[in-house]
Amino acid sequence: MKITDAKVFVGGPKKNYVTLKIMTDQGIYGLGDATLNNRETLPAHYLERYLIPNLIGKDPRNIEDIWQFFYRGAYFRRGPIAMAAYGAIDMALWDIKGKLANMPVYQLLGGKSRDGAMVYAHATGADLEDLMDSIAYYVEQGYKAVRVQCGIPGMPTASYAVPEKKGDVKNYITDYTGIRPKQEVWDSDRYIRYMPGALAEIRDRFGPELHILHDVHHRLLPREAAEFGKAVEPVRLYWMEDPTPAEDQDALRLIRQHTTTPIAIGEVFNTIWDCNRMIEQELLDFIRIAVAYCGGITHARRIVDLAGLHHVRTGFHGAPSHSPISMAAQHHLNAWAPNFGVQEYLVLGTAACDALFPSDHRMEQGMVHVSDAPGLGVDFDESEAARYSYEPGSHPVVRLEDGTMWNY
Ligand code: CS2
Ligand code: MG
Repeated sequence: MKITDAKVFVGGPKKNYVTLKIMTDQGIYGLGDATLNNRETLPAHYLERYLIPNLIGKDPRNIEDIWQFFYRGAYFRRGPIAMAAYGAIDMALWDIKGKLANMPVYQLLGGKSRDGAMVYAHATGADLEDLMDSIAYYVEQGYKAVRVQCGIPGMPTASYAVPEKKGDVKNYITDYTGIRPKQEVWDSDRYIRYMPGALAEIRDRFGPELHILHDVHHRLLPREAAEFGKAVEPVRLYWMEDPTPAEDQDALRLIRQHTTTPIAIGEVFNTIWDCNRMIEQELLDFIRIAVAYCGGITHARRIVDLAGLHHVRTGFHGAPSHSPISMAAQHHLNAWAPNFGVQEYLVLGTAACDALFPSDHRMEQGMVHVSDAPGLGVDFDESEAARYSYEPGSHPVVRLEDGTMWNY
């Protein structure tokens, strides 16, 4: 069996999805997602100029060898651009493998460990009252887990994933059109003084059952994160996400020593080498990698297995920047993984997105039920794709009030 061709498509409704389609001499094709949020043209270029020419003629069934060829063959390894490009190839090859075997990918991974995989929605509000309404909306939809982000009184601008005005809570997208980013102003002290009380009020309002997640989004120093984690212990969060910038694997040790609040981290990681120490030293509770950012199913599975040896559960990233293709790949991993935790679920769920990516994965009452179609269980409509093209976009940058650059 041979790969005969491959094409890259950039564009989609509201997001610059980077879709890879790999064709074979047996008429079977596979789909992959290389959407690196706000830098989409880079993995697309890497695929077109360097990877696809080397794919032609290879046997698509040799998933591992192709992964190793690109990873070891690059010499300059790792990094989000390369790993997103390899990830798309890997997803597409697993899609082809499943179609050949006439099995959904989760069967090739080892079968189901559960019927439904719990997902979490994003509730947000310009202020606490707004946020409460947003949480109530998702609870009424049947979600058992909700991430909560709130405007902070006195903060000079809206913060991460918080709408600028009340009521605009259902469809916020943190990216803005145009390549020049908007600027947010951040003050950790205001946040640390306010947010624990807001989270306590949310717990009081919605009771002990609701899984409440909160994304600190890299904004605190390790000591501040330890203080914050301690302050929110009575709330019993499902997780406190990205408490500090994720590169410093050892920073979590300080936080761990001071608080039992669960830690989730990993959406910016792109290989096992970004997180192996923190997993082996059990400094986190949930690993937040994204299949699209970390080299596809083949590499994500290695990280999931290492995490499973150390009581670390999965919490795959699932922001709107991931197309239904990599979300489908994650649904298969979520069905299989013995150490599954929760899946972030922010697919656009619009008619336009569904038309571009037909799929029969189902989300009901806060649980995703994986497709039983052969392969990834998602398709790609090229005629729909022709309606879209790349539109430069960027999420904001963040400065402190004195102008110091900070972490978005
Ligand atoms: C966020 C991401 O979903 C999350 O947990 O951290 O949406 C993040 O803000 C974006 O992916 C950045 O591009
Ligand atoms: Mg996050």
